[in-house]
Amino acid sequence: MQTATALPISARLRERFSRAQRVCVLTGAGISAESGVPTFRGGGKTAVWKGMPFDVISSARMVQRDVVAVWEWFDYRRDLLKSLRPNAAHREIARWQDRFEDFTLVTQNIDGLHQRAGSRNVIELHGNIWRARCVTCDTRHEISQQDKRAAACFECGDPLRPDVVLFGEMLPPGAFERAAMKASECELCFVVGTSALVYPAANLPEIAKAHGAYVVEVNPERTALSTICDEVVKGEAGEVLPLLG
Ligand code: BV8
Repeated sequence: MQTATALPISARLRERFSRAQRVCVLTGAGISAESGVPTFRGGGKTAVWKGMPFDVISSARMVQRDVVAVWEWFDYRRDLLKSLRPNAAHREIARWQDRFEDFTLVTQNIDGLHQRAGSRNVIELHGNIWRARCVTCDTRHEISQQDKRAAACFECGDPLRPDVVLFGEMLPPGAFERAAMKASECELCFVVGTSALVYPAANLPEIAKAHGAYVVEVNPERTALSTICDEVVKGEAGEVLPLLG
């Protein structure tokens, strides 16, 4: 029976949090909203770039057709990120990695804010905006905050593309499999700041639930996932998560 509580954190969740050993967290764009990173959906609107819905500009087809346009989109988002910082939710989750015996952080975000908050071994399902990769030899290239990104691969000279997973593309080898395994083993699964509409990421809480985990959603709005959750905490991640710590 799902618990919607007046108090943000129910006694049941507090109790499970205090004795949990295997914990898995899945995050989406909502966890970075309080840092100023625009989400993709919210308020009924979907992010649009130069008239193109984000899942069009962020698609495998667009990289084939017009990689320059795709770079413009990611260069714009990277510039936005330069002045932004992790928030209380990122910092709280970073503390959990030393609190729980077996802790797994899985993110759909490409912004790198979890790592900047101190999270280690983050499973980045959709890549990272601070990296590029060669379209031919797959060599990864770090993109620093200061310098202009490399124009071509320093290994083979061929063009580079953002090292992110675009719609219609496979996730990084092993990333989903590792996340799915940890989801199937965890006792407590937090789903923070995601509309849970993009697959296969949205499968992870379902896998955790199917293997008996207590699934908790933290989101100011109901989502496609709310009905399967054991507990829905209606609120902003930056306010709710520190209450647990
Ligand atoms: C693939 C990187 C195999 C780029 C991204 C099954 C069914 C239907 C469709 C599919 C399916 N399987 C595959 C598909 C196709 C597709 C898909 O899922 N389409 C959707 C649109 C239906 N999936 C794929 O293409 C995936 N690849 O399946 O490969 C394959 C290969 C070939 C052919 C067939 C299959 C790849 C998907 C990854 C795409 N790349 N990102 C970029 O960033 O531009 S996805 C991107 O969008 C994000 O990474 C994230 O995953 C998603 C956005 O969702 P959210 O993060 O949840 O953000 P959103 O804005 O939607 O929601 C924010 C939430 O936060 C809201 O609920 C809001 O209320 C809440 N919130 C707001 N403020 C706060 C808050 N919460 C807490 N605190 C706050 N303060």
